[in-house]
Amino acid sequence: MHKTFFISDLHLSDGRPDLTALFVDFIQKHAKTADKLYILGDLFDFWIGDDEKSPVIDIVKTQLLELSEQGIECYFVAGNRDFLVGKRFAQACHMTLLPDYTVIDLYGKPTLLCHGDTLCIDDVKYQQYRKKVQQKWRQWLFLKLPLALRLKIAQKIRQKSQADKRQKAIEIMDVNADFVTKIMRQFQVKTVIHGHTHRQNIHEITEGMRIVLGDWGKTSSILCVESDGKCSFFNESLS
Ligand code: LP5
Ligand code: MN
Repeated sequence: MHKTFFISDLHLSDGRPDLTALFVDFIQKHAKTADKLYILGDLFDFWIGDDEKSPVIDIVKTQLLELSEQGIECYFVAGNRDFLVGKRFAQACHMTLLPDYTVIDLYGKPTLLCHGDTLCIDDVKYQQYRKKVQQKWRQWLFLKLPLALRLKIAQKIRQKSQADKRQKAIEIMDVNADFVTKIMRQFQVKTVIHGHTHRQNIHEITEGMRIVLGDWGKTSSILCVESDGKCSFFNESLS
């Protein structure tokens, strides 16, 4: 049986060696048995440019290269924390960058992939912020800054975001159902897979199916889609 894995929201950083260990375990034990691996954003806690060096970045690179050597293709859709992952890092990992809202042929089923943040349209403050940081000229300027300054700015944004999130109702940080329907119709799909909200689930909806990947913490969150169409999650912890 052929299978494809989907993961997102690992939020890897040097400060969380437990998450890195879970990732390595997943690559070694499971990913090597798949046809393809899709990473739907927020692989890293944040990304401030392909010139950053750190132990966790090296580990991820080594693991993804190993996958590629075994013939497993790896695809990456950027998240709201690592949207600055660029061609240089992707090439170093033999990973293919995909735009947000990519339709793939998943064993005969057209399936829409996205990180998920753009589906949360009720979080107006976030969407306003997102519009700004997605502007190419701002990103270009940001990447010209010294690494230490970029790190400071990213930390400031994180702090502000954490403070803001405490004031936001849980519902507004979820996807907007009508918007999901609109997008699914626009892309003519019956299945959408996304992350970001950390609410692992397989929802049967009028348009078809909305699969939400979970975040990684004490356990991983891995979606496995088999060639017969079966979808299942598994969550593993390190023994
Ligand atoms: O990530 P998560 O799930 O915790 O929260 C998100 C939204 N927050 C974010 C911010 C990220 O967490 C941090 C990103 C670091 C990026 C590093 C690179 C920077 C590059 C800049 C290039 C130009 O995405 C959060 C959502 C939540 O998901 C649920 O959907 O609510 O959104 C917010 O909280 C946004 C705030 O409401 C508004 C933030 C304004 C920040 C302005 C800071 C200005 C400081 C500038 C200092 C120079
Ligand atoms: Mn996210």
